[in-house]
Amino acid sequence: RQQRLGPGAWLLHGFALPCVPQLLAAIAAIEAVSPFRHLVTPGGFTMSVAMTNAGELGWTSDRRGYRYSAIDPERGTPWPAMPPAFAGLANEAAAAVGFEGFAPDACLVNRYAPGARLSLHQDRDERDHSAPIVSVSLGLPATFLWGGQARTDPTLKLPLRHGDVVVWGGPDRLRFHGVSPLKDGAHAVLGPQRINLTFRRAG
Ligand code: MD5
Ligand code: FE
Repeated sequence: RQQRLGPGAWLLHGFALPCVPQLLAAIAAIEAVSPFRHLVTPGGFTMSVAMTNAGELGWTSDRRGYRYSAIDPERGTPWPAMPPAFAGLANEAAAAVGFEGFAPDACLVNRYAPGARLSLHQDRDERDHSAPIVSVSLGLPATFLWGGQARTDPTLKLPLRHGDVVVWGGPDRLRFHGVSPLKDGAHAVLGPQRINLTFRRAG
Protein backbone atom coordinates (compact mmCIF):
# COMPACT_ATOMS: atom_id res chain seq x y z
CA ARG A 1 0.00 0.00 0.00
CA GLN A 2 1.27 3.43 -0.98
CA GLN A 3 0.24 6.40 1.14
CA ARG A 4 0.85 9.96 0.02
CA LEU A 5 1.89 12.07 3.02
CA GLY A 6 2.41 15.37 1.21
CA PRO A 7 3.20 16.82 -2.22
CA GLY A 8 6.64 15.13 -2.18
CA ALA A 9 6.40 12.44 0.50
CA TRP A 10 5.17 8.85 0.27
CA LEU A 11 4.97 6.00 2.79
CA LEU A 12 5.39 2.59 1.17
CA HIS A 13 4.04 0.10 3.70
CA GLY A 14 6.18 -3.03 3.92
CA PHE A 15 8.12 -2.18 0.76
CA ALA A 16 11.42 -3.47 2.24
CA LEU A 17 10.01 -6.75 3.63
CA PRO A 18 11.17 -8.98 0.73
CA CYS A 19 14.80 -7.90 1.17
CA VAL A 20 15.07 -7.88 4.99
CA PRO A 21 17.48 -10.87 5.13
CA GLN A 22 19.87 -9.19 2.67
CA LEU A 23 19.60 -5.87 4.53
CA LEU A 24 20.42 -7.50 7.88
CA ALA A 25 23.40 -9.34 6.43
CA ALA A 26 24.67 -6.09 4.94
CA ILE A 27 24.21 -4.21 8.25
CA ALA A 28 26.20 -6.92 10.07
CA ALA A 29 29.03 -6.56 7.54
CA ILE A 30 29.01 -2.74 7.87
CA GLU A 31 29.10 -2.71 11.66
CA ALA A 32 31.91 -5.29 11.70
CA VAL A 33 34.04 -2.67 9.89
CA SER A 34 32.64 0.65 11.18
CA PRO A 35 30.90 -0.05 14.51
CA PHE A 36 27.88 1.88 15.75
CA ARG A 37 28.88 4.84 17.90
CA HIS A 38 27.13 7.62 19.84
CA LEU A 39 28.17 10.90 18.22
CA VAL A 40 28.53 14.18 20.09
CA THR A 41 26.64 17.22 18.81
CA PRO A 42 28.25 20.65 18.38
CA GLY A 43 26.37 21.62 21.56
CA GLY A 44 28.18 18.88 23.50
CA PHE A 45 25.33 16.38 23.87
CA THR A 46 25.90 12.68 23.20
CA MET A 47 23.19 11.39 20.86
CA SER A 48 20.98 8.55 22.18
CA VAL A 49 20.82 7.08 18.65
CA ALA A 50 23.92 5.05 17.67
CA MET A 51 25.16 5.60 14.10
CA THR A 52 27.36 4.22 11.39
CA ASN A 53 27.49 4.71 7.59
CA ALA A 54 27.99 3.01 4.26
CA GLY A 55 28.79 4.57 0.92
CA GLU A 56 31.17 7.18 -0.43
CA LEU A 57 30.11 9.69 2.21
CA GLY A 58 29.01 9.29 5.82
CA TRP A 59 27.24 11.71 8.12
CA THR A 60 29.14 12.51 11.27
CA SER A 61 29.16 15.03 14.11
CA ASP A 62 31.52 16.32 16.77
CA ARG A 63 32.07 19.52 18.76
CA ARG A 64 33.17 21.27 15.54
CA GLY A 65 29.88 20.62 13.71
CA TYR A 66 27.87 18.27 11.50
CA ARG A 67 29.35 17.18 8.18
CA TYR A 68 29.63 14.50 5.54
CA SER A 69 33.00 12.79 5.43
CA ALA A 70 34.52 10.20 3.08
CA ILE A 71 36.50 8.90 6.07
CA ASP A 72 35.18 7.22 9.20
CA PRO A 73 36.77 9.54 11.77
CA GLU A 74 36.96 6.72 14.32
CA ARG A 75 39.06 4.54 12.01
CA GLY A 76 40.71 6.99 9.63
CA THR A 77 39.67 4.89 6.63
CA PRO A 78 36.76 5.05 4.13
CA TRP A 79 33.29 3.92 5.18
CA PRO A 80 32.21 0.44 4.04
CA ALA A 81 30.96 0.47 0.44
CA MET A 82 27.26 0.86 -0.25
CA PRO A 83 25.90 -2.72 -0.36
CA PRO A 84 24.14 -3.53 -3.67
CA ALA A 85 21.00 -4.58 -1.74
CA PHE A 86 20.90 -1.10 -0.15
CA ALA A 87 21.37 0.83 -3.38
CA GLY A 88 18.86 -1.35 -5.23
CA LEU A 89 16.14 -0.95 -2.61
CA ALA A 90 16.60 2.83 -2.38
CA ASN A 91 16.54 3.18 -6.16
CA GLU A 92 13.38 1.05 -6.51
CA ALA A 93 11.54 2.88 -3.74
CA ALA A 94 12.35 6.28 -5.24
CA ALA A 95 11.33 5.10 -8.73
CA ALA A 96 8.03 3.72 -7.36
CA VAL A 97 6.95 7.28 -6.58
CA GLY A 98 8.46 8.97 -9.65
CA PHE A 99 12.08 9.78 -8.71
CA GLU A 100 13.91 7.89 -11.47
CA GLY A 101 17.64 7.25 -11.27
CA PHE A 102 18.15 7.87 -7.53
CA ALA A 103 21.77 6.86 -6.85
CA PRO A 104 22.54 7.50 -3.17
CA ASP A 105 26.17 8.15 -2.23
CA ALA A 106 25.47 8.01 1.52
CA CYS A 107 23.59 5.64 3.80
CA LEU A 108 23.32 6.65 7.45
CA VAL A 109 22.49 3.64 9.63
CA ASN A 110 20.69 4.70 12.82
CA ARG A 111 20.21 2.26 15.69
CA TYR A 112 17.60 3.02 18.37
CA ALA A 113 17.51 1.11 21.66
CA PRO A 114 14.41 1.58 23.85
CA GLY A 115 14.41 5.19 25.07
CA ALA A 116 16.52 6.51 22.18
CA ARG A 117 15.07 9.47 20.29
CA LEU A 118 15.89 11.98 17.60
CA SER A 119 14.91 15.55 18.36
CA LEU A 120 13.25 17.79 15.79
CA HIS A 121 15.66 18.83 13.02
CA GLN A 122 15.98 19.45 9.28
CA ASP A 123 18.26 17.50 6.93
CA ARG A 124 20.21 20.28 5.29
CA ASP A 125 23.83 19.13 5.27
CA GLU A 126 23.46 17.72 1.73
CA ARG A 127 24.72 19.69 -1.24
CA ASP A 128 21.78 19.03 -3.58
CA HIS A 129 18.33 19.33 -2.04
CA SER A 130 16.63 18.30 -5.31
CA ALA A 131 17.39 14.58 -4.78
CA PRO A 132 14.94 12.72 -2.54
CA ILE A 133 15.82 11.01 0.74
CA VAL A 134 14.73 7.40 1.22
CA SER A 135 14.32 5.98 4.72
CA VAL A 136 13.86 2.30 5.65
CA SER A 137 12.54 1.22 9.07
CA LEU A 138 13.48 -2.16 10.56
CA GLY A 139 12.67 -3.76 13.91
CA LEU A 140 10.63 -2.13 16.69
CA PRO A 141 7.96 0.37 15.60
CA ALA A 142 8.59 4.07 16.13
CA THR A 143 6.50 7.21 16.26
CA PHE A 144 7.85 9.54 13.63
CA LEU A 145 7.22 13.23 14.19
CA TRP A 146 6.55 15.13 11.01
CA GLY A 147 6.59 18.89 11.28
CA GLY A 148 6.48 21.80 8.89
CA GLN A 149 8.91 24.28 7.40
CA ALA A 150 9.33 26.07 10.76
CA ARG A 151 10.47 24.42 14.00
CA THR A 152 7.37 25.66 15.82
CA ASP A 153 4.88 24.25 13.25
CA PRO A 154 2.61 21.48 14.61
CA THR A 155 3.84 17.89 14.16
CA LEU A 156 1.94 14.89 12.84
CA LYS A 157 2.61 11.56 14.60
CA LEU A 158 3.24 8.85 12.06
CA PRO A 159 3.80 5.22 13.10
CA LEU A 160 6.66 3.57 11.17
CA ARG A 161 6.89 -0.21 11.25
CA HIS A 162 9.28 -2.97 10.26
CA GLY A 163 9.71 -2.92 6.49
CA ASP A 164 8.19 0.52 5.90
CA VAL A 165 9.94 2.82 3.44
CA VAL A 166 9.40 6.58 3.21
CA VAL A 167 10.48 8.73 0.27
CA TRP A 168 10.92 12.42 1.05
CA GLY A 169 11.33 14.77 -1.89
CA GLY A 170 10.45 18.11 -3.38
CA PRO A 171 8.80 20.52 -0.97
CA ASP A 172 8.68 17.91 1.84
CA ARG A 173 12.41 17.29 1.80
CA LEU A 174 13.24 20.13 4.21
CA ARG A 175 10.46 19.69 6.75
CA PHE A 176 11.32 19.46 10.44
CA HIS A 177 11.13 15.89 11.72
CA GLY A 178 12.14 13.66 14.61
CA VAL A 179 11.51 10.34 16.32
CA SER A 180 9.78 9.94 19.74
CA PRO A 181 11.60 7.91 22.42
CA LEU A 182 11.49 4.27 21.33
CA LYS A 183 9.11 2.19 23.43
CA ASP A 184 10.32 -0.94 25.20
CA GLY A 185 9.81 -4.17 23.37
CA ALA A 186 11.43 -6.93 21.39
CA HIS A 187 10.95 -7.37 17.66
CA ALA A 188 10.63 -10.96 16.44
CA VAL A 189 13.56 -10.60 14.02
CA LEU A 190 15.69 -7.71 15.34
CA GLY A 191 15.09 -7.97 19.10
CA PRO A 192 15.02 -4.87 21.31
CA GLN A 193 15.98 -2.27 18.72
CA ARG A 194 14.94 -0.24 15.70
CA ILE A 195 17.31 0.29 12.79
CA ASN A 196 16.71 3.02 10.23
CA LEU A 197 18.59 3.29 6.96
CA THR A 198 18.60 6.81 5.51
CA PHE A 199 19.73 7.08 1.89
CA ARG A 200 20.88 10.40 0.56
CA ARG A 201 22.64 12.08 -2.31
CA ALA A 202 25.00 14.09 -0.13
CA GLY A 203 27.94 15.13 -2.34
C1 MD5 B 1 15.03 7.96 11.43
N1 MD5 B 1 16.39 9.67 10.46
O1 MD5 B 1 13.96 7.39 11.58
C2 MD5 B 1 15.05 9.17 10.51
C3 MD5 B 1 14.58 8.74 9.18
C4 MD5 B 1 18.07 11.36 10.21
C5 MD5 B 1 16.65 10.98 10.38
O2 MD5 B 1 15.80 11.85 10.42
O3 MD5 B 1 18.32 12.55 9.90
O4 MD5 B 1 18.93 10.49 10.34
S1 MD5 B 1 14.85 9.93 7.81
C6 MD5 B 1 13.46 11.00 7.92
C7 MD5 B 1 13.48 12.23 7.04
C8 MD5 B 1 14.53 12.49 6.23
C9 MD5 B 1 14.53 13.61 5.40
C10 MD5 B 1 13.45 14.49 5.38
C11 MD5 B 1 12.39 14.21 6.23
C12 MD5 B 1 12.40 13.11 7.04
N2 MD5 B 1 11.32 15.09 6.23
O5 MD5 B 1 11.32 16.09 5.45
O6 MD5 B 1 10.39 14.89 7.03
O7 MD5 B 1 16.08 7.61 11.99
FE1 FE C 1 16.60 13.69 9.59
